[in-house]
Amino acid sequence: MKDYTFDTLLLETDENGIAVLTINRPDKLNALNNTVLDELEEAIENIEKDDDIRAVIVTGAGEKAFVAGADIKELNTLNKKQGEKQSERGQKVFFKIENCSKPMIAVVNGYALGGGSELAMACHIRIAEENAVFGLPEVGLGLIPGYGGTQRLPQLVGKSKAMEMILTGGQMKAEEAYQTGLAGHIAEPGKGVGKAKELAVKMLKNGPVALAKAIKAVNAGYRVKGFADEAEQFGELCETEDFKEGTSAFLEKRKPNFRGR
Ligand code: CO8
Repeated sequence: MKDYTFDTLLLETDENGIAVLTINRPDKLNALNNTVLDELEEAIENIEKDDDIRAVIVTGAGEKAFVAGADIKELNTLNKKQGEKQSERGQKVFFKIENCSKPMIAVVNGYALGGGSELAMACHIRIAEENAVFGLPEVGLGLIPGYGGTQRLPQLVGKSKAMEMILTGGQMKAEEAYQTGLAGHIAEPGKGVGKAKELAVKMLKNGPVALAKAIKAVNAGYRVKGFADEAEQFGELCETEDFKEGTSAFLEKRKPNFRGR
């Protein structure tokens, strides 16, 4: 078994070849800064190459959050070009997760907001612990989801529900996530990884090449062209006063005052 060391991730593999990949910035509710994105990419590349790893569970460190979103401190200063590039960067990492040849199961153990929901949606399957909260709150920051949420949420819950969730910036708790199909299972707090391991063990009784081909074939039916548009719209928003106001308000711990400019 190889040892992997990261600053913001933990990657540990058990005797059945099931790895647990933990986003590990609990003091910032595991928010996705650029280091996390770089390390996630490196981790997935290693996972693809490592024959000892046969399935992966993605979860968040701490009691409160899976991942509370992209790091708003890093977003606040982006201009149009940087915003579009940043969106494309996250999309690229999440494509690697979606297209990983080994089953990827997200265990959502608390807040999965913005980029956190988008990370969970890029995984092949989601298990919601009872305290899970899914949401795409970006419009409340004067933004839109930029790591694939505008494309993957409609695929998972249908266009109408997705549109409602994105436009209201609303949240979905575990039960509703299960009812809408966003989560495949609900688990008691602290039991999600165990549930995910049960599922992984069932999968791993099957041929690994067949699993890889099945993932590829299912994904082929969901190729959509909207990702580039998402990145472009995200970039355009970075030039607006509302984006500055929304992200600054979060950092200053106050309510935003949007003017539609
Ligand atoms: N970014 C940066 N820091 C964060 C984030 C975040 N997304 N979420 C939480 N934190 C930090 C807080 O600032 C706080 O830090 P500090 O202790 O230094 O003040 C610490 O984590 C703990 O958070 P809170 O004190 O706020 O904890 P609460 O329990 O009071 O609240 C919430 C929990 C409700 C989850 C709250 O933290 C929150 O609303 N977080 C932000 C959620 C959000 O808006 N997420 C979406 C972000 S935007 C996004 O994800 C865009 C994705 C696409 C990007 C595309 C291209 C760039």
